[in-house]
Amino acid sequence: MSPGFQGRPRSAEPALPPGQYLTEDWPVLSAGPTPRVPLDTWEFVVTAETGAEYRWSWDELMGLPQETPTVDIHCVTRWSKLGVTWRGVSLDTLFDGIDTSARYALAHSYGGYSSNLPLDDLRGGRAWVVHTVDGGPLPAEHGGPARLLVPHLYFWKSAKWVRGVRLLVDDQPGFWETAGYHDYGDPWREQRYQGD
Ligand SMILES: Nc1nc2c(c(=O)[nH]1)N[C@H]1C(S)=C(S)[C@@H](COP(=O)(O)O)O[C@H]1N2
Ligand SMILES: [Mo]
Repeated sequence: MSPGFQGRPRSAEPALPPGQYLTEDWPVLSAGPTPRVPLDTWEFVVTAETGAEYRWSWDELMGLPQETPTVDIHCVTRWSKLGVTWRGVSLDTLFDGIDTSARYALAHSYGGYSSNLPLDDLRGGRAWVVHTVDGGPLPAEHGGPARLLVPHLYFWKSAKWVRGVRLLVDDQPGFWETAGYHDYGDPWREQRYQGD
């Protein structure tokens, strides 16, 4: 054991991507009104490029293996919040057994919002459909009953009130990407707008 290495402060690593500031509270950013989605009609649908659909009811989602990731979130409007603990289902679990050769994904929400990302960014233990935050139900204004969580990209990619994901052969911009925001949105490379 090396005491020097062991004692190295965690803060030696940068916690904040460039151009971000730390916030303790949690701003609400919604492009429209908060949709109210009753749990008995809620569903999550993955639509493959073949048109094949894979559906989960609320109870089915809750019956899948659950994970409890603690991650940092970074909004393109420059606030970051560190160490938020969520609970939900990994996209790896949902994609298990789905046959696809698509390379892109478009997440879409109750209420009409959408965001696009490469399908690979939803894989590899980096994306979840979450229903719980800091031990309690995800509040409606923050995307409850369930939202997408893709914390390694700017938080606009994490579609609130998520309803499904379309698997696409060709990339298709979502709500903010159509309005000039970056197609990929890596906060560590400060990919805020098209051309960054
Ligand atoms: N459906 C939907 N999802 C959304 C948005 C939205 O307007 N509608 N805003 C995005 C943006 S810009 C951010 S920063 C986060 C904000 O999540 P919060 O309101 O829980 O902080 O949700 C993202 N997901
Ligand atoms: Mo945002």
